[in-house]
Amino acid sequence: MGNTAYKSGFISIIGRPNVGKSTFLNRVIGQKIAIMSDKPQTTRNKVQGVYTTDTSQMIFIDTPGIHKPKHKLGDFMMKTATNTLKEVDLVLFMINAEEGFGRGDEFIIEKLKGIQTPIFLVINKIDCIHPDKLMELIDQYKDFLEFAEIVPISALEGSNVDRLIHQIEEQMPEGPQYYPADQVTDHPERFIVSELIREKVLHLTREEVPHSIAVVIDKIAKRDDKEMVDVMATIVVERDSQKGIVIGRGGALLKEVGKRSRHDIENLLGSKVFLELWVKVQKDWRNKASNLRDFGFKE
Ligand code: GDP
Ligand code: MG
Ligand code: K
Repeated sequence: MGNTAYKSGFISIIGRPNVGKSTFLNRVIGQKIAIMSDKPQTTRNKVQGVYTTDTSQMIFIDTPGIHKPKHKLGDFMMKTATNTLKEVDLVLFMINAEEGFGRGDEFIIEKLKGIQTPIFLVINKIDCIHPDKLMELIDQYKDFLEFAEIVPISALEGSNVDRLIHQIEEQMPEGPQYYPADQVTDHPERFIVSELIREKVLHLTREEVPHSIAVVIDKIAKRDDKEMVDVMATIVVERDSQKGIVIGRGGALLKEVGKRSRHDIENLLGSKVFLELWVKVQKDWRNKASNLRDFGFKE
């Protein structure tokens, strides 16, 4: 891995229906991604998949509601979606090469104009068109928005998908590995466990550690021999001073966080838990992630 800092980030894929968003995600999954369980439903953002490499982690999130609002709730959804687009590290704006520019795109473009987040124009279904048409398309969209990259792909056939993944990776900021590399579908409880721990830290530190923490679950494993689950988690803070606060005098605060968390986790999992907590400093990770890592278990 060398000394290069680990990168991670959140990516929204938006585009009209049927442009191939799911097909793209599934193709990435086929390579390395682990799709999240549908269980941790959220009112805001749902993690659709996490793609982990030795050097980076790319978290694809669902951004519902990018369409013209028809009612009040739609309006609310729309606002949420727009906020999400501001908070992610990258937006993939996917279009269908076959269809070209349409009314649905206009609305999305309007939304994208208001954000600073880098945008990739992903032109999907290039297997369906003549290469000449590609340039025409690019020219059309370029008039409306500034794109960090323009990437033609075929999600169905897989052409150029590796390259797109590479370009996404390049775009990711320094950040922690939010999910273990082996994240699989059958561990939706990881999210809840991390929220339980985070809640204890915030509660016990009061205003001193203002939400600038993330809790990463490194391991949840059942022991073969007895009714015991090992949980290893890392509390990620932004500054050394916060690390000191979270650990507390003589480790007292961290110990209390552990005690209370273990109690809740045991209730959740229905078995005895051996909990190991670590605290790590990772500077400035939260600018982008603070709202996104809220998976709807709180409030
Ligand atoms: P979504 O609504 O944006 O999630 O779109 P889907 O992923 O469900 O895809 C809609 C349709 O387009 C499906 O029938 C896909 O098989 C098809 N599709 C997706 N990607 C491609 C592609 O690269 N080439 C072709 N020819 N068809 C594609
Ligand atoms: Mg879909
Ligand atoms: K949420």
